[in-house]
Amino acid sequence: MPSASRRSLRFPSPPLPPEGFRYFPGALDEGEQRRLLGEVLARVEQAGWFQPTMPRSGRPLSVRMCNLGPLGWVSDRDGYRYQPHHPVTGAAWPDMPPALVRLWERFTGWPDPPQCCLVNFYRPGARMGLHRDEDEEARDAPILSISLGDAAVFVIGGRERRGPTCRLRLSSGDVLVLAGEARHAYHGIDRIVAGTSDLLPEGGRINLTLRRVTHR
Ligand code: MD6
Ligand code: FE
Repeated sequence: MPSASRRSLRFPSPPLPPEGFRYFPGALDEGEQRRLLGEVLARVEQAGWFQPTMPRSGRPLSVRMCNLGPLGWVSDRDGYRYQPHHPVTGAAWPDMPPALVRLWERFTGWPDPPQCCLVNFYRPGARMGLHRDEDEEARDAPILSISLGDAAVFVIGGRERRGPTCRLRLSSGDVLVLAGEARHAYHGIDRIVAGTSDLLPEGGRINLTLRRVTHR
């Protein structure tokens, strides 16, 4: 056996993120983060957070959610889906801030505009189990993710739930694009690293994911 491969057996390198994983650390400066957060929270406070629950079991997820744009992702006893209205109030989701549409164009270059901005709110202790985003019809379109507030440990593997994973700390202002193979990979949030940002006055983390849901 050549010595290089013997060495890699003794010191296995951590798995690399899948093809199509694009990470832009510090893409938004503090002013941009504050402006974006203000635009998002003004809309979320008007619409209200909801508490998603697991299909079948009805067990609550630890993350609170809201959506902006024509379609919103929801989860309850009936399953996962996109719908045009808030699951509690029945009101249409607030509009998507134009700044988010510009970030979508700049970071994804996708020809169709985003239809959903899912807003996830994590208090310290909240997490998001390993999952794949597969409720969209347009699963070929990338997903753009923006992190605001406390840092989080992001985990990503491959198409198989039990395969090897790699982890990465997402900090406030970081942008991530899942395209290509990475778009179909299992991923989740292991934990929030409390006290790492003062963007949110009471701490915690907000993650925005922009999605194209339907084909044109
Ligand atoms: C989060 N992110 O960062 C969870 N999904 O709070 C996701 O689940 C995610 O970052 C699809 C594409 C990018 C993501
Ligand atoms: Fe996801």
